[in-house]
Amino acid sequence: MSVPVSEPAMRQGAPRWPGVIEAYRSHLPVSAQTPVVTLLEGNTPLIPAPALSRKVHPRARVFLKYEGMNPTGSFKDRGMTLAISKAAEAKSVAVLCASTGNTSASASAYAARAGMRCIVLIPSGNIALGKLSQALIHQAAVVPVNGNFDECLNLVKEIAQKFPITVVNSINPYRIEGQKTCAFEICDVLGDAPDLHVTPVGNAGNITAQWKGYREYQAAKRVSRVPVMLGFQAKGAAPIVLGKIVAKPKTIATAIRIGNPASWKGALAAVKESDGAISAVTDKEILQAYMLLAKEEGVFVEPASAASVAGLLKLSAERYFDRQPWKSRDAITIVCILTGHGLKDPERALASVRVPKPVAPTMPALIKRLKLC
Ligand code: AN7
Repeated sequence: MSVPVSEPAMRQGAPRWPGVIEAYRSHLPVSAQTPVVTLLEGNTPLIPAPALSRKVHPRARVFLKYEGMNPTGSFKDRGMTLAISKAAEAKSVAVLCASTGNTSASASAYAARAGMRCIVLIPSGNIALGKLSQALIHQAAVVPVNGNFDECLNLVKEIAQKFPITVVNSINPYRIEGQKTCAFEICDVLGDAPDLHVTPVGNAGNITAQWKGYREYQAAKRVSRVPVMLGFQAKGAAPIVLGKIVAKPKTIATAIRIGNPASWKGALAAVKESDGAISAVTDKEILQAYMLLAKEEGVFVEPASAASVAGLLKLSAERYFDRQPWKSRDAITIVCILTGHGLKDPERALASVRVPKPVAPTMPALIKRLKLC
């Protein structure tokens, strides 16, 4: 005889998060015919950051949008649920992407769920361990290419012209549509748009999507204003800041090691229309912000994600908040997007700390090590 499984949380009627497509269906290009492929992504925490707020400005209220809490550990899942659902609706049997890691992790998970083949091109040697293991465990066809991300993306575009495979990079408009839900969630929690939205920039799809989200919420009268958009690239991979393609991008933040962003124009429009800017932060500044988040806020992110916080700290050091319009504000609400989880790149974490040597299994050895007397 089978025993019925009790589900106390559901019995008590606790509302369940349905994933971003169901949560924001009226804002997304889906219909009753769209098969929803979801891992219940979205609804990520908007964490107040008191230590960071104090460092930034006495009137700053900084929040961390912890996108590393998505099912595959990055914001990419918001766009991937839609891209894969629309690919399924179009009866596509295979999807394809170039990736610095997170797109491939997300695509391979959602493709596995949809029963589709997934092909990923990655820059050999320049993708974090966690991301590589994700793509492989989900059984994607992983092709390491002796080249950088930009070269991988060019190959992807070419393959897609010759073979009936759906590209799920952010040149696929459904990716942008899905990713705009991050802005919706921020507004829903805060009750209005923040003053400032700070985000890392690589291929520039995310800043483009977030700006679209804020604009649509404003048009729908869900918010009274839109934020100033600030994007940060790594200094050695900052084509938008330099105004020209970087042939050989370099940064320890491998996720944003991109020299020719696909959504370059979208990023420029976002910062122009919102009075914001795209700037660069050094690897040193990125790693300092990475450590600060871990040590003082208890939030573990991958290096690329710390670019937003590094940028915010840099602005504050440049006395950005002593200028107008911030000078005359009682409080400044700032949201930093933390795009990916720290566990994506365990090698970087271990390289950033002193890894302890083992001790003998005795009390004296332990007491000595911990300097308890
Ligand atoms: C953690 O996975 O481009 O500016 O191929 O993984 O929208 O590209 C990842 C990008 C920021 C930059 N933070 O976002 C890929 C890829 C993390 C990322 C970005 C990425 P976009």
